[in-house]
Amino acid sequence: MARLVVVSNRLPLGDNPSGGLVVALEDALRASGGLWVGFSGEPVETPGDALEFHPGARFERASFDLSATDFDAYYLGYSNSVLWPLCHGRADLMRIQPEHLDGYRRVNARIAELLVPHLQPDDRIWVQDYQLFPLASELRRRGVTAPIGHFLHIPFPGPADCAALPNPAELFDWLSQYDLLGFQARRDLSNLTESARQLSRIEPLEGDRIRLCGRDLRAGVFPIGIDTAAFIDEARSAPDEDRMRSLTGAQMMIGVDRLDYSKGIPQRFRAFQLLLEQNPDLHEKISFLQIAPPTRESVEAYRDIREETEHLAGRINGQFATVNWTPIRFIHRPIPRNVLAGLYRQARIGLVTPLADGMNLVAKEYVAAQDVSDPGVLILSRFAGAAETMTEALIINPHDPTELAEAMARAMQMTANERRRRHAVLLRDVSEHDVGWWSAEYLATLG
Ligand code: ADQ
Repeated sequence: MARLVVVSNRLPLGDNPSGGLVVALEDALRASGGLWVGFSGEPVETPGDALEFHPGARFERASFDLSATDFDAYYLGYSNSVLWPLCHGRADLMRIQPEHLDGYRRVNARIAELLVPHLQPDDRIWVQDYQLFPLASELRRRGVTAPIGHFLHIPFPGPADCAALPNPAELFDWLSQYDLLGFQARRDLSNLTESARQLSRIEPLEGDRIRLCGRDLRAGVFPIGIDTAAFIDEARSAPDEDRMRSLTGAQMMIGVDRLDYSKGIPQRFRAFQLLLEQNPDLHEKISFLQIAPPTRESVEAYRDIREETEHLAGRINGQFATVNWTPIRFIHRPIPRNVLAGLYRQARIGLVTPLADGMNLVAKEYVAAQDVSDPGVLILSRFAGAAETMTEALIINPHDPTELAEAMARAMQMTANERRRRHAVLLRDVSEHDVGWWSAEYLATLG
């Protein structure tokens, strides 16, 4: 079997129990033997001029270093201050700086340079996410003819957003050098087609084949999942169930997100405020636990969202709290996965309200964690990729506080029968389309 080479922005090193994506890619690498290449994690003063290998039993890991200047330009700059806001419909938050685009191109070229000596003729190469769009073209430039696939974990921008890029045509030139482009949702594939069409860069061919910038390749939808069986076990054996229940006395609503402006946290706080204003009978009956560890704090927009959410939570608690009840508890720390699984299982409502999201794994984790005999209700934004398949959730528009508050009230009143019926359908989807299915489907298509 052809060796699999995975390239991602960050190389998972150490043995911290990381998320489903890492587990799935490790499984795939173990099956065929392979190599996983990524950034070592912390910028260094003098980056080495070769990959550093970390041997493993069935596959190898290899890391590269970055200087602080390259990290700032490639990662914080172009990746997270241009591409991330753009792909999440927030072109207004982009900070376009020519030296960041130069750094993004330079780092991708350097990764290709470091990788090429270690490639074998029959490798299959699988590139992950928006930080590495140019990697295939840099590899091709250095003579690599092996199949190269890309998977985009975040939404693909439509024509209006693409037009806000400093050099929109270049994005399609980069993408055209892959053999398979994978997306989370149908929405993303149709955005690719529409955006490329506006720039006269695409001709549709038969089935999943397209001609992009004159080169023939395939493009498809591969919705990512979680390691469902493992998460179900995690939730069943979660600690402290009784203690957590007795602490609150109220029904719990839970939100779990990286603190990011794409996740719609202020919108859900405002809807919760409206719920409490309109339903005095729910006071002391519902409490909202929001877990949101800060990320990318050196980017200004992330400092702003932290301030806004803290301010809102404080104001709502000031307005409604009683001696016995704090309406919103807001936790900024990462939580161990087994504790998280137990919290999901306790929560009557799982609240997933992004304004834009590739997939959203929290929606799937919440469903997997439920007690099937007395499951909670998932409230899910129509802008999460997950909404394309998880249609038995209460699907809402996160921009509309009235609609969202009504969904919260409805979830509180929903009969056990209806909750079980909806949950059974959701759980079937999350179990059948887990992360192992995702990587197997993708790799089978890459060939
Ligand atoms: P993210 O934007 O990070 O991922 P998401 O899919 O929700 O979003 O995954 C977040 C993960 O982090 C979940 O597994 C969650 O449990 C975990 N997590 C969040 N807060 C935590 C906390 N405080 N403690 C512990 N764990 C926490 C990107 C895209 C998504 C896409 C994924 C995978 O933005 O749209 O679903 O990649 O492709």
